[in-house]
Amino acid sequence: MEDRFAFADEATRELVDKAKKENVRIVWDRYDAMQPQCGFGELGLCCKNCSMGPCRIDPFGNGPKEGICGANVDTIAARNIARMIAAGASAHSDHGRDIVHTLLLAGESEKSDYTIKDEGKLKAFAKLYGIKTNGKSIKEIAVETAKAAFEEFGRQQGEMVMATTAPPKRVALWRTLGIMPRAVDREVVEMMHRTHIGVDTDYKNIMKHAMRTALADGWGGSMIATELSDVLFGLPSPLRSVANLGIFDMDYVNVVVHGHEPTLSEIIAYVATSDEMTEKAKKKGAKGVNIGGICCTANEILMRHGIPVAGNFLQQELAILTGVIELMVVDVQCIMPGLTGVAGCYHTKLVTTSPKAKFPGVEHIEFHEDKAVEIAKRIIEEAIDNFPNRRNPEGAYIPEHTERLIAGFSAESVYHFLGGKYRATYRPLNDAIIQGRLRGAAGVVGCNNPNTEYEKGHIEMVKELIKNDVLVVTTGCDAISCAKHGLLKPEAAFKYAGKGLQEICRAVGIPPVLHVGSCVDNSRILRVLTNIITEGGLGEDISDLPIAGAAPEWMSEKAVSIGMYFVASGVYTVINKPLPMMGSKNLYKYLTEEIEQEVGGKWAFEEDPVKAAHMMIRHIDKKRKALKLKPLMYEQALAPVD
Ligand code: SF4
Ligand code: MSK
Repeated sequence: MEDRFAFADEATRELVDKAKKENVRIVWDRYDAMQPQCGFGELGLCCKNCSMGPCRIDPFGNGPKEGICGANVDTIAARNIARMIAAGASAHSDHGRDIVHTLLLAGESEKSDYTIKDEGKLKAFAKLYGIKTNGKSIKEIAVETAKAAFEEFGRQQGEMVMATTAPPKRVALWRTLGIMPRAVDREVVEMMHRTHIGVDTDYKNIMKHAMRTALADGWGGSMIATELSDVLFGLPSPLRSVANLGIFDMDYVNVVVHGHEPTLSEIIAYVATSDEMTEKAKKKGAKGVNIGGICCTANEILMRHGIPVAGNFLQQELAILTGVIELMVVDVQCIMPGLTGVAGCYHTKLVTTSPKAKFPGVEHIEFHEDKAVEIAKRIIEEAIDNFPNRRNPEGAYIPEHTERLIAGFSAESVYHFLGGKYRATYRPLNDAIIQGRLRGAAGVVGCNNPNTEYEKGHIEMVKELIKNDVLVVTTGCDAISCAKHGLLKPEAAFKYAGKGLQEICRAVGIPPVLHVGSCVDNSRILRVLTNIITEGGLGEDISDLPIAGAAPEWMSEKAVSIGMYFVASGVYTVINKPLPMMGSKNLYKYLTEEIEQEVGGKWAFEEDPVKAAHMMIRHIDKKRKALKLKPLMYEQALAPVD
């Protein structure tokens, strides 16, 4: 690997150096080997939707300006992005479908290892679907609710019930525009159909359905995943924990849970700390079993149990590089195939568990919800048995870096920590914005990407926002970056935040950056925005609010779906690397300008995280001005717009 990569995180740099010394090939090496990357792909000018192609449009020279079928650059770029959104929406929503399946089992089976942890939330969910709960057992309600939730995936006509919970003005707009989602599968299938050769050619019409598909994700599949995970595993509430690769312990059996779905990791977390497993570990010479999470699985078990976070997307191979990981168990999404090669250099066992995600040559222990504890025990026992097999223990290295954090915030907890125990309300949050103590709020979310300095984008953007009295809510790998850099501690407010945000953090004891969960939990942010509108005084629609969104190091198709459902919900959304469409001037103009006239939100691209933060702050100021809010209470690092 060349030394041109920079790392804002010391633990990461140390293990990247170890990889170099031990000649282990990791993601940054593969990124290097891939340079220069395909310019056609980057600009969105390549199509392989049929076998007359692949076709490439020449953006500058005298080469082809249309594909063999006659598709122009706008059609090709729009179709590519639309398919990314269909894939991203599918990933989130299939996760949601699995949670519904777990709820059904919890209701139907007498022997299910899952119980209903939040009966109140289940009843509220059931009510939304018109299910009567009086006189019914909680198991009966669970079954009926699960069946109703399944309809959100496969309904052929009508509207997604969950999407009707958006602010009324927004729902009316979606209906007028014809983008109110009907069902997850319905929209994804139609997206794939429209982008088949010879169907939809109009780039704006393709994007219109892309918005509908993304909305089926954010206000459907993802929101159902979040709500029902809370029902099954409990509503998160603020708790303390630690993050970074230093959470591993030389003397313990170290198990990494990685992926996205909480169904297995919840049970693993519970089984691993049992007396039975501790005793077994001791017999093998270890002090017990230590669990650490990577990616959004980490966020799920952090949010509800305070299980330490080992790291985010680009740290998955580095965890194994420590040489002390007995077993890494994975389910779905963001799991690098490269893990196989890295695990092969150490004693680490890699175990896949989802029938949807197997790796050649890797042990597969299929997870079934009806045998959850039994399977979790088998996995932990394999890890324990592997403890004596550490190769070259002297060469093992755990970076001495961890950081304290507070996580576990939700749309519901905002009612309590700001409104107080006895008067649950969003009023203080709305008033803080109206009176100018808070300038506004921003959602900063998303992945890591080796195409940029690791974590610099997340950290610099978030610091710039809080310095300017913008409260930040975060999810996914951004949340893990914020945790590792100390931004999820209440003290961070006094070090980095503006005076107004500091006052709020001091009064209620919260950090200036609120961790609200995993990728699917971006739906919590939609819920917070809806609650702010319902509380009143800040407009009637999400697009009226002084807020903005960002993904400063995005990489996945899920991130594109998330970005699109925020834009279609009325949110100004800034990402670093442009969507792969810069070869289409028309599509660029549409997504970064014209779409705002239709839905009130739009995309923006800016690689410099501080400049991107300023773009978000300018947007927030524009919205404050339109709402005729009071001047900002304190002098700001970035002067407000006149
Ligand atoms: Fe080429 Fe058209 Fe086929 Fe795409 S759909 S590969 S542009 S011929
Ligand atoms: S894990 S989608 S790298 S946030 Fe949700 Fe992180 Fe992005 Fe995967």
